[in-house]
Amino acid sequence: MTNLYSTLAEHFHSHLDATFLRVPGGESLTYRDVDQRSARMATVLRDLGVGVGDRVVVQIDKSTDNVALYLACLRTGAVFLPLNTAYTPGEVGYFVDDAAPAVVIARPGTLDGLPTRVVHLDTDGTGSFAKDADAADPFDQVIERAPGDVAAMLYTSGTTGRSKGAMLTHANLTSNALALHEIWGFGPDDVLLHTLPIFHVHGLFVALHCAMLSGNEVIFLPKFGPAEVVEQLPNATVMMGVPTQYTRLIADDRFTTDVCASVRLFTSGSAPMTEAVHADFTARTGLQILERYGMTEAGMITSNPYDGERVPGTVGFPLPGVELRVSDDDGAQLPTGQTGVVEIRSPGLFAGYWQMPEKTAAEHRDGGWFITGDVGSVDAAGRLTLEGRSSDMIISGGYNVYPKEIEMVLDEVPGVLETGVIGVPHPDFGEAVVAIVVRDGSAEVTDIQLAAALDGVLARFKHPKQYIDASELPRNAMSKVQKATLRTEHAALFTD
Ligand code: MLC
Ligand code: AMP
Repeated sequence: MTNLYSTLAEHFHSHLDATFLRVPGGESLTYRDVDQRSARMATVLRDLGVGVGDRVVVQIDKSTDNVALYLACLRTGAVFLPLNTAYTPGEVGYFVDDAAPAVVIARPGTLDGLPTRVVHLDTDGTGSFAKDADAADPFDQVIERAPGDVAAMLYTSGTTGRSKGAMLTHANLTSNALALHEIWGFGPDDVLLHTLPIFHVHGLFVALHCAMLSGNEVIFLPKFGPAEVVEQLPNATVMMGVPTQYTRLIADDRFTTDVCASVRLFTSGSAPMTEAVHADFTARTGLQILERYGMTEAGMITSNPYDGERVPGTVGFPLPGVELRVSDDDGAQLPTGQTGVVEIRSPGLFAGYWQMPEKTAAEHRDGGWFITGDVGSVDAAGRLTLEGRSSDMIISGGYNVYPKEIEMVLDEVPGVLETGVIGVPHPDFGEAVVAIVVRDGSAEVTDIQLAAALDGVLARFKHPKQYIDASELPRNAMSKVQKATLRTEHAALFTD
């Protein structure tokens, strides 16, 4: 039973005729429908020569077929590798080059220039992959996998901006799913309102696995929108979101206590939620958001309690099986209450970065402790409070953005001497990307030209929301740009 698919199927098997994925105003599929669709897709994958352990790169819109494809990969023992739909062909090219997938599954008309096999799958059931699945006989088996075999690979960047493929095993995903399902009290009557993208841990694993483990209906919104959420919440018992989604809901007058009457659990994560948003949410709904903390390499790490006091501004207690400590920069454990780097050991902890053993080693300490890069403290009761990150990574609306990647493009623009990209507080995105630009006077360069340099190169959510002129960047004695100084200087840019 070590293939994650078998564990999920064992749980949803008694609900085969129940609704699984319901797209408002669109299709409604039972667990049997999705199970069979995944079996047919598994045949197509095998016919394409996708073998056990082969990577399958997927950049398609959120759809029921996208979920079936994920399950098909699990069934066949292939490695599911989803990519943000906002990534440009150039960005996808890097991942494809690095991961060497057996096949890339893309929206029709996209990625055709890649030097690898690309097949198509669209949300409306068109595309060669979808057509082949319609005609295929089901592959009704589930390939047996060992606990340490890789089920999925999700790219995540380091401070250098070079993305690394985090290898998540069947055991990683299974243990995290079972723990969350248990501690968040999922039961047969739950209905999950699904508003997140399914190319990240949050929407793909946390949300879908919890629902599948009790055969729940999932109201599957193709895209988050306050109006759609307000319309569907009365049919739901659980919603999982990122802080930006909750901020936008609070800003909408239609979001009321009545709309939330059937909801037993709202969770938030992927980015910090301010105490003000927690308070506004409670004032509006009478309910308290349960905030939890996770990351791609480890799945979910801590959670505020389902039963028991939820403390805004903290991310709660380690999940069952997770060991957590706070250390100094040399890895020495700090006493309770002191602030340092959060390190963890967990059954959810990834198997390493794809083909980067030295990077994997660099982010671990002796004894298997993984250095999360998050900075925080644990109180006497064992609650974790996150206070920042040790890297300059920006989290904008739940998406990670790596300054270096943007600086490398902007620094090449004629007339630019250098740039410093930072994240500053933003009322909607939590943090917004801002570029501080030092010009060298050799050529006139406008903000429009700077923005144009990024167009088609980097996904638009990474583009700076504002460019700021500076005569120089602050540096320390080692010549390193002082990002913290820049962040302080521009902290009020969007919040004054
Ligand atoms: C969209 N845009 C963003 C953005 N999302 N800009 C900055 N930050 C973001 N997060 C920009 C687009 O580039 C576009 O700009 C414009 O906004 C409209 O695009 P859209 O696609 O219509 O955006 P919208 O639907 O409003 O998206 C906002 C959002 C989305 C909050 C719904 O960003 C989102 O779904 N975030 C969730 C991310 C997530 O699932 N993270 C989990 C990571 S897992 P332009 O210029 O083109 O008009 C993880 C582990 C854990 O972190 O703990 O869970
Ligand atoms: P990712 O690499 O996309 O999985 O993002 C993981 C990072 O998101 C973590 O390392 C944290 O910095 C951040 N994160 C996730 N959940 C929370 C939370 N509840 N509060 C603050 N930061 C969070």
